Amino acid sequence: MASIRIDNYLRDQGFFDTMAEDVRRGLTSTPKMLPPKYFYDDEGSELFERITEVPEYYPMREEGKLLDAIAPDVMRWMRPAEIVELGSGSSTKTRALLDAAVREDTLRSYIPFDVSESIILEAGEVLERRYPSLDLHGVVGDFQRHLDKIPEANGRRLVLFLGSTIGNMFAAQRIELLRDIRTLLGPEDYLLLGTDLVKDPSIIEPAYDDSQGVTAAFNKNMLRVINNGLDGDFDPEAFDHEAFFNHEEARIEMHLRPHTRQHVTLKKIDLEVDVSPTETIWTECSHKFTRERVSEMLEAAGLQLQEWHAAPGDMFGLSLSCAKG
Ligand code: SAH
Ligand code: AVI
Repeated sequence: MASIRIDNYLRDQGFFDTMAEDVRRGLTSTPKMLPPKYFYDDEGSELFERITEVPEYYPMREEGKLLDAIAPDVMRWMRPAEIVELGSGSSTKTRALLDAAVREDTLRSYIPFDVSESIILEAGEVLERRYPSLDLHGVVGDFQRHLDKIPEANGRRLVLFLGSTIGNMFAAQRIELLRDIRTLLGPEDYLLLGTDLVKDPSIIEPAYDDSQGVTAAFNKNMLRVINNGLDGDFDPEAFDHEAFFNHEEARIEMHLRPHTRQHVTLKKIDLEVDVSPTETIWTECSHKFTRERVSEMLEAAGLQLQEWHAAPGDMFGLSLSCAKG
């Protein structure tokens, strides 16, 4: 049984420099902001896995059921030789696609790509046992910087970007990333994109403020990640988790608000900041879409919607697209 190979592009100075620049810019701007990719150290990846198990977090279940339903048909006509997955996490839902593709006997390799090495290794252990004949090649990198590190395509390629992780970006970043993804697609290749859909906020808001406090712990963990990376002294427990649906922008916003004024020092970048209880640190947006918005977004990036699948009640959407002409 072959074991997973891993290429790690985040061990270099570049990772520190990017974090230093992101954090300096984010904490000296108004409002204060930190990019969501810093949620996912080993602990953050574990906390995300726990979020997917809380009853309020519907996106995981809805997308999972939808993938189970469409995988056999899609794999029957598409017959990919290779599946590349961006922000692959635990690759749990992906198994429906891998199972169906392996049954068609065309799939040779699976390339999970994530900022978190620990989650790729964990996923790898399960995948090695389940798919002994598959070539497993993990890439640890930032999909906004390292897409060019993905190995050359080896036959028809399907790129997956699931979980509505695209919703954690602002509009301009989404188009930029989709344009980069387009360069990974040859004329016969496809992108399968998962997007959470606009629905009643009484369903959305609890998904981001669960009763067990797992999402709150996930949010606060980002301050630990910043402390570890930049030798900082944030006290995560001095902050409250806030999550609300912004109707105008059709997105959940997650923030951290201190109970009392916090003076924070980040030694490695020689930065001191004050955060007062009248302000927040904005850690994440999670945009919700409609079929039309997804189609427009794909068009703007030079991609064309080929198939649209929605979960009952428009709970979640999956789009299959390919590069335009
Ligand atoms: N696709 C999985 C995981 C979603 S969580 C699912 O649907 O359940 C988002 C995943 O994207 C995490 O595993 C996180 O580590 C990864 N991620 C977030 N920002 C990233 C970035 N900039 N580059 C690469 N991976 C990223
Ligand atoms: C990874 N991403 C799509 C999740 C989301 O729903 O926006 C991250 C998350 N944040 C809080 N809960 C889950």
